[in-house]
Amino acid sequence: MVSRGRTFDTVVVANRLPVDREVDAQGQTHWRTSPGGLVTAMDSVMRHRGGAWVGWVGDTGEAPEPFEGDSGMHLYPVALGAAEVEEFYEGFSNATLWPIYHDVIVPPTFHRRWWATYEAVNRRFAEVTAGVAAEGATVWVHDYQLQLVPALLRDLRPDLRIGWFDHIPFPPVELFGQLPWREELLRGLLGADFLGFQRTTDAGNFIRACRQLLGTTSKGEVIRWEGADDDLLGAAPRTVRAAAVPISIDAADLEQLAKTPAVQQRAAEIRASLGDPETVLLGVDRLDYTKGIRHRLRAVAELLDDGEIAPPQVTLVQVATPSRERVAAYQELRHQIDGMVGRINGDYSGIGHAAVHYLHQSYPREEMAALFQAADVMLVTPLRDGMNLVAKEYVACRHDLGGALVLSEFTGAAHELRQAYLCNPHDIVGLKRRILLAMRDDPEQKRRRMQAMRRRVFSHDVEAWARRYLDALAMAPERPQRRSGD
Ligand code: GDG
Repeated sequence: MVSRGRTFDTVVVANRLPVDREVDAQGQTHWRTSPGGLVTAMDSVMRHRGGAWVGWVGDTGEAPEPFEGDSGMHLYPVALGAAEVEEFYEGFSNATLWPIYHDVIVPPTFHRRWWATYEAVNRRFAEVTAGVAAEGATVWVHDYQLQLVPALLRDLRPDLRIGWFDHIPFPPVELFGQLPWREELLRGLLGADFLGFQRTTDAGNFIRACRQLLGTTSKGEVIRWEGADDDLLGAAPRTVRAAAVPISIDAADLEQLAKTPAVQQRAAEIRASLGDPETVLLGVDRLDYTKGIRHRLRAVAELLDDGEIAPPQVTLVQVATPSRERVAAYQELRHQIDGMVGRINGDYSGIGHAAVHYLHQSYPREEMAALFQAADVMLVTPLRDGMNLVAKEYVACRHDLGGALVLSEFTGAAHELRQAYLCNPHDIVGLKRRILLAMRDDPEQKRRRMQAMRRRVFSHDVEAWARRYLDALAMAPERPQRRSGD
């Protein structure tokens, strides 16, 4: 248990706390820290600073008391009721913002009630955070679900140094401008001292949106806003920096896992149970319309039609982790993918050798590492993706310099992994060519490409990302000024 009155010098605020609820045989609830890139990154930052994490535990009803996670992090739960999960999380976050921020791949839904709930939940996050941050503390807010927190928190606690990091793309103003609450969202973010994005383009899109919609001025990465009488923070001028700080993974840790005998043996077992094909193609994604799974399946189906590939020599393993299953667009996508896979397998599989192994399940990390090792060609073909960690994880696992990565130009990762087989997933003919090239290219070429990508991933790992972010936040141009009279 963590005392309620305690305060911290570093506070992370994210939609989810990094824990999963576990109920033991006696019916007692335990919280297990769920491993993930963000947890690892924050862990390394907080171990030296003594930090707290504010977030939702993932189920509805009353929030548990604050508690200490496995890694010694202090966790402060925020409660969400069932209607709030529906309106704030599934609704405004994932059916309004997510599609707008991902090129409107599906149409966004606008509901005034969802917006009101988004505001109310952001306010609750800001209030809990204000209660745990020490005087002058650094607060790092994460992602699109919490874009109002910077200004709401600044209003409650002008002494704090506040940063926000955008894990997903920031859309061009032509798309962002569709949002009926566009000004409020920008004003919410301008409560921060530093705003971090995955790509320079995302930071540029944000700066342009501020200029066009709020009339701010900017010089390079630094935005100046005069404020407004009707703004939460009043008409005092504010200076905020917006720049790219691309996220990464704990490459060394993942490589170590991939090198364990158990994972290596499992990789061999996977290949054997697939019938020892010449080429294993692999896709690993949350089942999300941004990930380009349909385009990938279409390319594979055409390669089968063309007679370029055939099972059992070539097979595709597609892991599609269940995601946002109550949101209509995700239900529709699942229906479409189920149909496409059924059709491909009906046409091309034989007894004992499937054209596509489709796994709508989630797996432990060890199994993912084994799959990465077993795959000759990794297919990462999103239509739009902030970064895409899977691409980096695949590279980190290939200590043997084997394998090849086909990577969409529309991912943040493509800006770093230039030696991948880059593709435009909308161009099915081009995508097919890239897949065939990745399969058949000269092995020495492939090794060189993998080596170069590995250098990048290992020299820019998650710890370097967190350090770079916090340095940028500490050096942000100036603290937004307090309201006169404060
Ligand atoms: C958002 C942005 C950005 C997936 N299935 C399983 C599993 N995973 C892991 C992957 C990877 C993570 O989940 C997914 O990360 P991505 O980056 O690929 O995509 P999003 O979930 O959309 O993440 C994205 C990211 O935030 C970070 O800023 O890169 O652009 O959209 O780590 O390996 N892990 C396990 N079992 C699974 O079944 N253990």
